[in-house]
Amino acid sequence: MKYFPEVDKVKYEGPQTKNMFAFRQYDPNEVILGKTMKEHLRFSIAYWHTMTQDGADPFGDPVNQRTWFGADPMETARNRVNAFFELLEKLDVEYFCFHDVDIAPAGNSLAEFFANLDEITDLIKEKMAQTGTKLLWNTANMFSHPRYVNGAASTNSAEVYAIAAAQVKKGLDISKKLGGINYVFWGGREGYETLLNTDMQFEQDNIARFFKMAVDYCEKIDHHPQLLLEPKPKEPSKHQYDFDAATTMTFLQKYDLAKDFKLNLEANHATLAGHTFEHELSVARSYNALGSIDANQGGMLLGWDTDEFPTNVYDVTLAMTEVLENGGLAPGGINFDAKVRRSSFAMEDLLLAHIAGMDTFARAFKNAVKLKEDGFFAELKEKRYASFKTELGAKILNDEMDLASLTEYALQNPEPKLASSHIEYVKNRLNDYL
Ligand code: XUL
Ligand code: CO
Repeated sequence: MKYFPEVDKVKYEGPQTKNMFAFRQYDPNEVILGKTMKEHLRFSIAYWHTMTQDGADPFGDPVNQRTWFGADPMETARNRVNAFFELLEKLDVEYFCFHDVDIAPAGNSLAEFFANLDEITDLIKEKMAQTGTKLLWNTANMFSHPRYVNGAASTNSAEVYAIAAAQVKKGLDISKKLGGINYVFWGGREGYETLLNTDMQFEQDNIARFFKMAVDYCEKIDHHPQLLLEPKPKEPSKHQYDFDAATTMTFLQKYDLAKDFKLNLEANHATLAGHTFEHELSVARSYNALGSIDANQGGMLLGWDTDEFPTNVYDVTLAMTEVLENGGLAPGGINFDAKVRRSSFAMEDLLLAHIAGMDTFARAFKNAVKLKEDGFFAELKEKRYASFKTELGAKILNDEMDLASLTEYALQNPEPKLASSHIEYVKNRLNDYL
């Protein structure tokens, strides 16, 4: 316990506290709707942003001050594991997520990479047993290495396709070894730069073929994490095939994969697709495919993925309303796919940023529960669709009407009266809950 000496354990002290290293809103043991907040929220820390992000940006050098660098990459990797589990324990976070490349150095060959992964996952397994933490999901990074310049499962190169397959096989083996609860695919390079040289149908067929191999491999090793696909419309690819929740579900249905996959939805990816986060969650729910959440927020004035820690109570309250309607997220969770701002370069910022995100979700969750208990949205929607409770509405819903009978009704009856939606009043009342 030496990487975060500021605190032994972050505890709930309430909004009046002057202690920076305390929860202001999140009391893990508070029971709401019959479960503790910890059970409801299922927080997870992302290895990449927390352990490997260095604070560089397109105009600036690395700035993050980190104390885990060792004599060689493997020593650094081992130190990172120790620091990561210290952070999980101190924040009382039960779940975590990683890409293969986050935890172990790539070495000089695929075989060396896999050997490094074996050694580091042995250490992670030990740490998990000691701390009682769980692997929410892992994934294969098939977008950083130069070989993936033209995609992984959508690549033009059969050889690259084989390496991607090897990485996923290894990822699923690691998932089995560590008892992974979900397994994520994010198609960072599964898309195109230009259609001038791209056969979209061919590439999508190949991605579906790749996913079927993953489903078959889970069967073969008798390990069944919930498979998740994470939509994002752009960055790094100009166009990514899994543009948003709706597009991704269409793809899964087209290839008969909807039974095998759910969605991992990220707030900032929703923004990039021109949607609110609650829109994406709602679309996923309509397919019974809301799997898990990557929690963050975008800079509303910027067009790229800033992955800020979520602090916007309004947006998160609406997101948590969808989660409540979904009956929670399990076996998914709330994974902070978020990185500290460049000027928050100190080690303790990793604690403070997660505290901020957890407090925001806790507060938003309590808001959402209150809104639900008061029937706030239910009442609005009930009023809005009230005409479908009339004799005519009920007949439509029972599929007892057709164009001819509806025409007869329309001709016989006067023009319907319109009712205002009073949107401004609704928004004013919603503010009372924040
Ligand atoms: C990238 C992103 C990824 C995925 C996992 O924007 O969100 O970190 O969550 O590959
Ligand atoms: Co993500």
